[in-house]
Amino acid sequence: MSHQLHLFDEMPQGTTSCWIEKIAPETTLLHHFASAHATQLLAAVEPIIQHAPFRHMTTPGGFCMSVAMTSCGEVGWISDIKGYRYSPVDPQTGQPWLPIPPLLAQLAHEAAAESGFLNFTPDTCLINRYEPDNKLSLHQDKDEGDFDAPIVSVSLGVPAVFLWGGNQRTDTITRIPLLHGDVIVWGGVDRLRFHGIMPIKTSYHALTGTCRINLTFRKAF
Ligand code: MD3
Ligand code: FE
Repeated sequence: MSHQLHLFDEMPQGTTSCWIEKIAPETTLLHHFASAHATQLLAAVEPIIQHAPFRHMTTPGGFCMSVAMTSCGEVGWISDIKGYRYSPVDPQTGQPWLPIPPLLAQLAHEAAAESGFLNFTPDTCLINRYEPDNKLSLHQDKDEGDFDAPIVSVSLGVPAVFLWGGNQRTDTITRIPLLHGDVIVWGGVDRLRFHGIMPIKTSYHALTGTCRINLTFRKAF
C-alpha cells in the first residue's frame, strides 16, 4: 500500500500485505487491511459485548434475525416490531452503549482515507456475529442521517460470501468472498446499493472459532 499508516505499519511474520481492489466507482475492498491488528481489535470488542451482549433482534415484519448484534458509539442500531432505528441506549438494559474504542475508530478512519473519504469520524459501530448457517438477507443501509459519509466494514474470523447488488433490488448480484482482515469502504454513488451475506459455511478460525465477526462503522447523524 502506498501510504503506509503509522499505527498500521507493522508486518508480523506470516501476515500478507494489504492490496487494494476498486470494485465500483466508490467501493473499495482493502484485502487484509485489518489482519495485522485482528487480535487487538477482537480484544477491544470484548468489553463492548460484556456490557451489551449479542442479541437476536426482531424485524418489523416479526422475524428473528439469525445474526446476533450489538453496538458501541453515541448510538446503536436496533430493530424491533416498531422498526429499524438508532438508539442512544441499549433497550435490553436502558444503559448507553460504550464508546467506540480509539483503535477501532482509527482503523475505520484510515481505511476510509485510503479509499478516498477523508475525515471519516464514525459515531456508531454495529457489531454482527455470524454462526454457521446464519445469513443476512438483501437490504439497503438507509437508517443513517448522513448518506454523504461512507460506511466501513471489517470482516474477522471465518469467511463469508458477500452479495453485492445495485440500487434496485432486482439488479444483478455479484458474489464477493470476504476473508479475515478484509475491509470494505463504500460511499457516494454506491452508498445505497443492496447487499447481504450468504449463509455462513461451517469452518474454523483460530481467533473466532466457528464465528464471523463483522464491524460496520457508520455516521448515524
Ligand atoms: C453495502 N453487514 O450490518 S457489510 C449490515 O458483513 C451489513 O455483516 C454485512 O450489511 C456484514 O448492515 C455486510 C459489507 C458491505 C460491503 C460493501 C457494500 C456492505 C455494502 C457496498 C455497498 C453497500
Ligand atoms: Fe447492511
